Amino acid sequence: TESNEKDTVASDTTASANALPKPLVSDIYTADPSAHVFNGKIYIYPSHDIDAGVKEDDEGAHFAMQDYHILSMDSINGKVTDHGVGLDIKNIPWAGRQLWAPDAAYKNGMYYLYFPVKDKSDVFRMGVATSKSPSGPFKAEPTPIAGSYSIDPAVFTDTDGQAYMYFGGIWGGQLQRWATGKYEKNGSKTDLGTDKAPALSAKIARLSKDMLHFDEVAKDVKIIDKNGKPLLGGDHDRRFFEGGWMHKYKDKYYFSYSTGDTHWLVYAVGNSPYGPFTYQGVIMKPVKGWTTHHSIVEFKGKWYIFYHDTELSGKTHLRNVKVTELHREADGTIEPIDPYST
Ligand code: FUB
Repeated sequence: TESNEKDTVASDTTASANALPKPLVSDIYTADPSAHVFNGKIYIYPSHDIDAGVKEDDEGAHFAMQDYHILSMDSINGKVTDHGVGLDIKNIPWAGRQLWAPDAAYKNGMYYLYFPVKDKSDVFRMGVATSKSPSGPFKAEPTPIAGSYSIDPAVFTDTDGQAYMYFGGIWGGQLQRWATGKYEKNGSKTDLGTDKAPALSAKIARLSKDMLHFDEVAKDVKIIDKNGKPLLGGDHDRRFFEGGWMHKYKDKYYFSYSTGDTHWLVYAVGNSPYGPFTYQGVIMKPVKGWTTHHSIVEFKGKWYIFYHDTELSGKTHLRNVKVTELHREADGTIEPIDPYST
């Protein structure tokens, strides 16, 4: 295929057991890594950061990405292959600008790449593209997924085969502009500024059997504290900001996410894909850079967290993906990670 001819071995991430995680690739900038195990290998679906010369603002205009490169690894500390361009914004008929954090899924011989991009009216929508290969190239459907909005799709397939999309992000991710159910063009640029009301929720929608549509109107992903009370908008250390991810461990559903302006990766646990999810604690302390975005995947009996920081560039919008092992207590509690300490 066009993209597979360009496969290059981007880096050897071999590190000794005590070394800090290294950037997985260093010849391009990558962020927002969604990792999956397909055919016994790890495939990573990251954003491809570029310097488009756009001025930084609170809405993230400087994150002006234009394509995706898909990465793969045979083993965690092994070589990383960059499969070249898997999808280009110029081949998404409805896209305007800013190709942000994607995710991928597999069903019945087909791979699905889910991506947020602003449409030509500057409203984020979710698109889907398909390929017979996990490394692409992917072909975008002609229109966005009906009923989709905001950013950061994370597609989770439950053990019964049913797939769900979690999505949403406040501030530049526009979720706060959908609080009334329709897009408020002149709505808040950040959050709703209602500190004593329940925080804005991430969303969940069941996917259709063909994986190309929502099968229901998106619902709130409710996050509550240990007393059953919803987390409040003013609780910036714990409330949902963006970058949701779902994994299942011992029949419990772990919804993890970024707190954005306080820079934590945190998690909450529930008994169903829909929640509610009870807040548990921190997964990872702040990384270098403003954004923090992750995925969690099991590979050969161990659990790993993929994430990014700005080690290579020192610039907010030019990030590099990394991976480190995730450890749990016997009761499933996740041990918090300090990304700069072994
Ligand atoms: O990469 C652009 C945006 O930055 C993502 O969509 C967010 O999760 C944050 O990482």
